[in-house]
Amino acid sequence: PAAPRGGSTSRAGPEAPPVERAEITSGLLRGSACLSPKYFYDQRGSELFEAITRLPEYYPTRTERAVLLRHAGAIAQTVGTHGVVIEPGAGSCDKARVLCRLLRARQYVAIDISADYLQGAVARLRAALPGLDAWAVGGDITAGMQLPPGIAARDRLVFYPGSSIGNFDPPAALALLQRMHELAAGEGGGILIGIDLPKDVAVLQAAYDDAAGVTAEFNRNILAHVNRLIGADFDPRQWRHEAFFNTAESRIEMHLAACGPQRVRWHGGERDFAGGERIHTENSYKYPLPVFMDMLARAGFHAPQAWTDKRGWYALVHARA
Ligand code: AVJ
Repeated sequence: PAAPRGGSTSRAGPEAPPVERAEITSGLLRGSACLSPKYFYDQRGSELFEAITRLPEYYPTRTERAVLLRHAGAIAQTVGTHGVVIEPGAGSCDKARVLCRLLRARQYVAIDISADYLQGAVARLRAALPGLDAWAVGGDITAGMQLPPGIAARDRLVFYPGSSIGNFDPPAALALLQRMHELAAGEGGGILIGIDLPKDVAVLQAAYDDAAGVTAEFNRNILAHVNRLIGADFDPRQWRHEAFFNTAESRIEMHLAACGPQRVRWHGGERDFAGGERIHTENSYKYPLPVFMDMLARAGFHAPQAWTDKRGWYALVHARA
């Protein structure tokens, strides 16, 4: 379904299930309003994110690729072969193509909140790797990850690239890693995960506030998605993109600031926003490597190994379950 663009005041019925609607509206009604970054990823949001990964300022995707190329031999040797690759938040499934071939995986499970987008991505993966038994599971990875029946219990690799763990604050990140550990706990299980490291603040800020305005568009698109989810009448053009590094918390924060006073209505509620008032839409934590290694250990993983790029901007970490 096509996403309503900026300015849509469509009051079609809410599309989200009651639990999700309750989560979204309670965030909007809080003293400082917030929305979960998982709502960025409707069809258009997933496409905008792919565009972000190609921006000159957005270094994480290409730096992760550089780490993989620079240490390909050592990584392949350490990770070993895995029959099953499980990828939470798989998105376009582009990285899985290379990895599944490299590890000689027989089964691949992609899990993503953007279920329609994922279906297309997994279909393309199947066409590229006909020998692979590939599954698409639509769903929120924080609500537990249910695997389809018939997925082998041993030799599982949880693959979580892209530094998406940065969307979670330390307690939530630990909980997610614990859940991933449970998934990989059988014989020969492990995790391969990407971590965006702390670095020069100007580099970080440019990556989340690009000159072409793609990240701004991505941020505002959450409002068009929320309009459909709860039957709201946000006008995305009336909200300004803000991104800055919060040094004390070691995280990038993204917000939407109201361009002027406005009243937003949805099915069963409304809220007035003053001019300049903000909605917090995302945190992207930049965990120092030792801090992250400690979280991995507390989640039950052992024998961690990390590889980085020359500048030390990004790490790929492997550990055994
Ligand atoms: C998909 C969570 C890794 O935090 O860098 C990109 C999302 N937000 N630009 C990130 C994002 C703004 C991205 N993650």
